[in-house]
Amino acid sequence: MTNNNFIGGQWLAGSSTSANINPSNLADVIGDYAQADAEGLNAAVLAAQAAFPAWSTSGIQARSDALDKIGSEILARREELGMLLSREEGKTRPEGIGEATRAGHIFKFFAGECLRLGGETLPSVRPGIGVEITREPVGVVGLITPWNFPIAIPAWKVAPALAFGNCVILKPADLVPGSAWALAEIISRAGLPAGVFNLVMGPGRVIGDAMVNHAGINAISFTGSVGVGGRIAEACAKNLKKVQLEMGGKNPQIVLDDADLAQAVELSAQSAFYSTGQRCTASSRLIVTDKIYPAFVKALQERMARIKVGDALAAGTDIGPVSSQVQLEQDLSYVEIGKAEGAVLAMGGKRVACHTGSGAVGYFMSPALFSESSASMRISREEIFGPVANILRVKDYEEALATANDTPFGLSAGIATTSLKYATHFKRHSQAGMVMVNLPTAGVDYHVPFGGRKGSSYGPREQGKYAQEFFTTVKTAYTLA
Ligand code: UN1
Repeated sequence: MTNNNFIGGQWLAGSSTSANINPSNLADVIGDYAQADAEGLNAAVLAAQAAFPAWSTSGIQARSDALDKIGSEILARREELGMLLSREEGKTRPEGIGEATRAGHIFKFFAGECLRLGGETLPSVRPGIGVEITREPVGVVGLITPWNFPIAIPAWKVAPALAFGNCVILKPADLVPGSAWALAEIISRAGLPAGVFNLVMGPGRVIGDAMVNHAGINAISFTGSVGVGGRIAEACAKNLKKVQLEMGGKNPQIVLDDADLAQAVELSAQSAFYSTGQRCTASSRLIVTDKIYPAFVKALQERMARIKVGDALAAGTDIGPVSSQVQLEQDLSYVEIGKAEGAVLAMGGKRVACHTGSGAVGYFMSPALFSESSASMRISREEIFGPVANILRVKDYEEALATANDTPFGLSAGIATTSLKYATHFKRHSQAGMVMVNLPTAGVDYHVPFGGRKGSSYGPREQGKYAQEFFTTVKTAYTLA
């Protein structure tokens, strides 16, 4: 059976289908998913445009109830949805269930935000006139989501879009359509009018391109690579579309001499290697001061030796497979690049068999750690998006801060220290959108803003109450009393 697109309130076949394969076990086909073409997308845009006038002025209680219902069903089915997610993306069972839970909470949060969209009133500079500032929906929004968070990122774009009265076209990553399809199926039963929410699956170069160039789509929110993000920004500028981009990271994790060693090792291992390093918030540069460096490298290697790489669905797996053949090749090629640049491969970085004994063949790789690397190397500057980290040795906090900021990215940045002085200084002077003190750079809350600076993000922040900036447009109304 094919899992179809959801367009104008109907489940419709595409022009072809694509098989969704489990990266832990390449013999396991999760299902066939419809692939739309430009015509399918056009039908979705027409349906969304037709639904917009009524939906954009609909009652906030009905919107809130629908989002709450979606959130409740996701939470009630979190184990099953988490398992599907782990099966198609390769993160472990606990990570999959955690992500599904996060998606449920996001819908619940935005169910509340529907009711909290406020405005401002000010006196005019001209006597006898009042000024009201209100927020209105943007229109038809195109949401393009990545493969590494197959349900949470669709949730954190779809929920605010709907909460504030927009009509939605969701295009999930081609690699992981299953979780987005399951989410769409839940949304299809939440009582939204036909055309308010549409799911259009297919490759980025077909559907994504058609979305950014479609005159009927008013805004695009994208999470993915910096290369694709740059092209989307260009197309949106040309077409005068509102755009929000969340792209890569090359997130620094500073470890100072005064850090709690065990804590610093644990949070570095977590954010560099867990979720197979496939998070834009992962730490890939571990910046370590001189005195703690030898003990840190040794302790991190010991910690890494205990990491079990294996089938995402098996109990006891710490790190599942890399998500795809293409990504695996990229990760392994960066290991070679690092070696050729003269960094010392202290551990891992090899394609391995599944450790959990199922005998399944998948895209498994041992987490890789480079020591003796320098800030100018490609492995220090380019996002790898896999379980690969390198250590940069620095003499003191000042050099650590300069090294942390010496990157084209600026998403998340961490510091491990017991010094209030350095922690406070770093919070102010880190050139990142999110700063973590004695916490992993990855793993964020859903009710506060998410986003970065420099090459990591473009446009307004996502999540929390800040999500209204992108998903609404401001109106200033003057009234003569
Ligand atoms: C997290 O670290 O909890 O694509 C979230 C990503 C990010 C989300 C990270 N947009 O990895």
